Amino acid sequence: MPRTAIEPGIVAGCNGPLAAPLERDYGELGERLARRGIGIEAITKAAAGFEVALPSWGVGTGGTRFGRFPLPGEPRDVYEKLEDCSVVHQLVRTTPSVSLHVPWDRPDDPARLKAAAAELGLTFDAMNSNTFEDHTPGQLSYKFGSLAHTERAVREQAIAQNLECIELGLRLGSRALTVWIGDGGNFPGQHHFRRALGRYLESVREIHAALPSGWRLLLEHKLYEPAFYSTVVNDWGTSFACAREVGERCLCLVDLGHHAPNVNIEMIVARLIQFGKLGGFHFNDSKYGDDDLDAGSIKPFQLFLVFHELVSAADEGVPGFAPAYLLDQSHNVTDPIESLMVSAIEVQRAFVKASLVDRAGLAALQERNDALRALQTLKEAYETDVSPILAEARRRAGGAIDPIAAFRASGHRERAAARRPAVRSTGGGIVG
Ligand code: LRH
Ligand code: MN
Repeated sequence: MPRTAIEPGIVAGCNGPLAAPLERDYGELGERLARRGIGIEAITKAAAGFEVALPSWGVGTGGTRFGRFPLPGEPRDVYEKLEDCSVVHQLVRTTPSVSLHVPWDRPDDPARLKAAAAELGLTFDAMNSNTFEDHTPGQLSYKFGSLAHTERAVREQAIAQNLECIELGLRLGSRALTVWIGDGGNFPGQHHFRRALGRYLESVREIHAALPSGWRLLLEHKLYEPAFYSTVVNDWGTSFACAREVGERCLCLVDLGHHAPNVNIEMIVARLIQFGKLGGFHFNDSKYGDDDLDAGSIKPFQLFLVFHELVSAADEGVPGFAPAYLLDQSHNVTDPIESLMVSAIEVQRAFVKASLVDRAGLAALQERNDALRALQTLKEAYETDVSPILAEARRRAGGAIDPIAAFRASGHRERAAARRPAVRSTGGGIVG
């Protein structure tokens, strides 16, 4: 049994008074779904099998360029980050793997780190390289880019860093590398768009050529920031074209916050599925820019529509369809553990609601161009409160019926504050 950061008795104690009401709610929902020809047990089984990975950088307090307000008991190193990730998984039971960011999480002893994760019941998901900031004394600067930099030496340094990520990931049991670069220009004329992308492609080909067997390379596009006029990998079209150019195991990763307002992201997802290049997701939410807010907190219907595309593809048995799911958020005003728990549940909720869609009925309505009934078919699933299914899946897996209540009852944050003297904040932005 993995070591648990929270006393299992505390979880059982919190679940006690909630079990009977849950059983009643679950029963009633089961009857309602049965009237729609849906067996609740099959849905609950699917919910229990749903997984989304945690970002190691998400368990520390995030910030903006205008400041960061650290929380007592923040993790100070990768081991404490794993401990906090294990708390999330202990209570919500859907987040068994962690995605590391290098060099923020570069361990002195990879074998020790792998063992520490295993002891907590965690594995490692996609590795993330970081060539968007200068982090090593004496390194060539990434001020004007990395994989697309005009100077070969800087590109080689960035390529080497990605290969180091793969090396470390191999020792930790990861099977994917996500590459997001901030390369771009702030002014017209600063970049030759075609040459810049050409340099990026040349660099990514070298990384792709070094991929171990069974590994995937995930390209993450982003509209803007830190560059504010042109970004080398700015949208799904550019990412898709590059993934197609580079090779078989080069796929596209969709970060929900990396698009212009009102872009139809679920349609981008459908396109990438159709062309066999959907590699994965960074789930979060946003109102304006890349706000990295909690998934499902601003546009839950969009998240549902994205999962409608994903569940449909899985249901239709689209060849090679195996996207990676990861949260990528910055928690500036909430307890990161609480936000990650709620966000993991909101992503699972979107998946479960999408699993309720009467897809055969919808297909018939689409063939008959019955637009209104087609929308109503989606809305019927979306407006089904599946909370009893999510809570029951957690309860059966030894998790908490109410994870926030159990977390607060555990005193984990207070105990961490006592054990982890505060680290002096190093200014704004995402903490490593
Ligand atoms: C860039 C991004 C990328 C990460 C970083 C922490 O905005 O989404 O995925 O490397 O955030
Ligand atoms: Mn991201």
